[in-house]
Amino acid sequence: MKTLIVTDNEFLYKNFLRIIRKVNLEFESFDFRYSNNNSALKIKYERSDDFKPVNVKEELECIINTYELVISLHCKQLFPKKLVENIRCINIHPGYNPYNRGWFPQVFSILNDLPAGVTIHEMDEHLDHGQIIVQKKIDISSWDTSESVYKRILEVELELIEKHLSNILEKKYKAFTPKFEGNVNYKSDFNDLCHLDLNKSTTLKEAINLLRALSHGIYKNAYFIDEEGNKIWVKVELEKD
Ligand code: 0FX
Repeated sequence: MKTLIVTDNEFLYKNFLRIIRKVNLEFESFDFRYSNNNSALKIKYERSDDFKPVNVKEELECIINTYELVISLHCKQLFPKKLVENIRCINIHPGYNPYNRGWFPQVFSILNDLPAGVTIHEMDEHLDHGQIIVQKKIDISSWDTSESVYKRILEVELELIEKHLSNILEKKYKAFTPKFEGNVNYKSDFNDLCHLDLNKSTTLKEAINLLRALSHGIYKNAYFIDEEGNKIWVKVELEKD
């Protein structure tokens, strides 16, 4: 059986390789691809025979004819209906379904207090939607930022992959349907959050939550426009005593 792993996340790609070795699976039964519009990975892996670009939509027929299982490991392409209906497709998702499905789940969990975590699920045509194979919740503390929660999410993703990969490959699991549809956030919702309205009245608690939800290492997310029209980037650092 041949499995296609599509990922746009180099950290997860490298760790997936490590896990394959650790749990004694055959490298030959996996092919690894990244999205063809991922220019950073394209430059880095230009000469690689093991990690190549793919356009899931354009190469649909070939994928359907070659693989028995496709795993999206933070792949930024939407899988077409025909793909998910013809092959078992699994999503390794950095959120606790069905809460805050879609874009950057932990950012929204900091804001709306809905559970954060990791979900591995069978994919259907809807975004981050389908029968859940396994999931694990992550607690968010008052001193967390998007970055600190995301770091824990990655750790839990690797933990669940290592624990469940063999069973997932052999389809030895009982998946379940979530009891409700939950909510979805899009990239545009994140972009809207980033533009801070200086005239908005809010509580300090809400303001701190918004800023820590948008503070993530080197990323320039939150900003305001000052009276001279300058764009000013904002991030916060929190430290527990
Ligand atoms: O790969 P990923 O961790 O996840 C995203 C979606 O959130 C997820 O629902 C989807 N399944 C997956 C395919 O794509 O995203 P990333 O590596 O681009 O970003 C990781 C974190 O970094 C993100 O959760 C928040 C932070 N970040 C990222 C960017 C690009 C920012 O704070 N600002 C940014 O501009």
